[in-house]
Amino acid sequence: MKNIWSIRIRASKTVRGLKSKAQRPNTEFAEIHISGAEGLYEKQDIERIVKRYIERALEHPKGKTDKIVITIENIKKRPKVIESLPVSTVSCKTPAEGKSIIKRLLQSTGVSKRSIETAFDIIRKGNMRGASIITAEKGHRLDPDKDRGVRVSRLGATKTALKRLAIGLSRYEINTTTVKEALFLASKVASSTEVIAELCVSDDPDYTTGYVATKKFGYVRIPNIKRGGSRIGGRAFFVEEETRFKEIQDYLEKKPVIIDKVASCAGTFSIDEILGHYYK
Ligand code: WAQ
Ligand code: MG
Repeated sequence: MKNIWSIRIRASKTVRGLKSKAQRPNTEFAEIHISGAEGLYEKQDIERIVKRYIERALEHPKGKTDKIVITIENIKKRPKVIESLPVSTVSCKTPAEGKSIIKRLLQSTGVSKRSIETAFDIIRKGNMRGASIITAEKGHRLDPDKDRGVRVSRLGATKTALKRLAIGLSRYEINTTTVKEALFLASKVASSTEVIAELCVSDDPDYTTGYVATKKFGYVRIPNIKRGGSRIGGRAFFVEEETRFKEIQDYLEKKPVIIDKVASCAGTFSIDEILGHYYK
């Protein structure tokens, strides 16, 4: 990919006098995050992508947008080239089962019970624009701006990788924008040296499949992670205890990363099968 452009969009709406979920509880008006998207593209694709992003923001199931901010930037730094995480799905029928699956996956990667509880608390509150950064052992929260967290940005995939992925995911009927974008994000996050694991729950009321991503087990999709109709969602990145916030933020937000290779795409397995098959 030559001459790369980063495109980011953020849609929000203003509400009056909302107390608990507002980003600034003391002001009369508060901004609620509706949706965001970001990617790396070639110049010739800018107009098409911006159009698609805007359409998505305007039609978002979370509500009526009244402000859209788009940033289009030419990237000067050479991107780091990575492989996407292997994809699989764990069989899961209820949010309660999902919770136990999340715990088993995260604990098998070395994330402590305390850190997992911290993440559950943050995700339960919802309405963050980005992800929270939590140390994997002591459960310290490192992101200072509690509404924003960290927004992973400047990531994309080559056309070859997109084609391969479309073939792999289509076999399981999961070749959707949602899955691909989440997989790219998770793959960039997992490519940082500090991150041990990620937990993601969509904040879309209609989207009830989440995931746990780790280098060890790959991108593990968890259906029924939350009940339908719930607006609760968020992301948590579990990091090494000594991680310096500025460094991890800089990597996740600024470092251009391109996915050029695609790992295996697999079907649905029990949690025991997933835990018994790790990559490193
Ligand atoms: N960087 C960091 N955090 C983000 C970002 C980002 N670029 N975008 C969203 N988040 C956080 C934010 O707190 C959202 O509330 C939360 O994640 C969920 O975002 O394989 O759609 O865009 O089927 O609702 C998972 C796909 C889809 C699972 C996840 O997330 C599958 C999804 P959403
Ligand atoms: Mg969403």
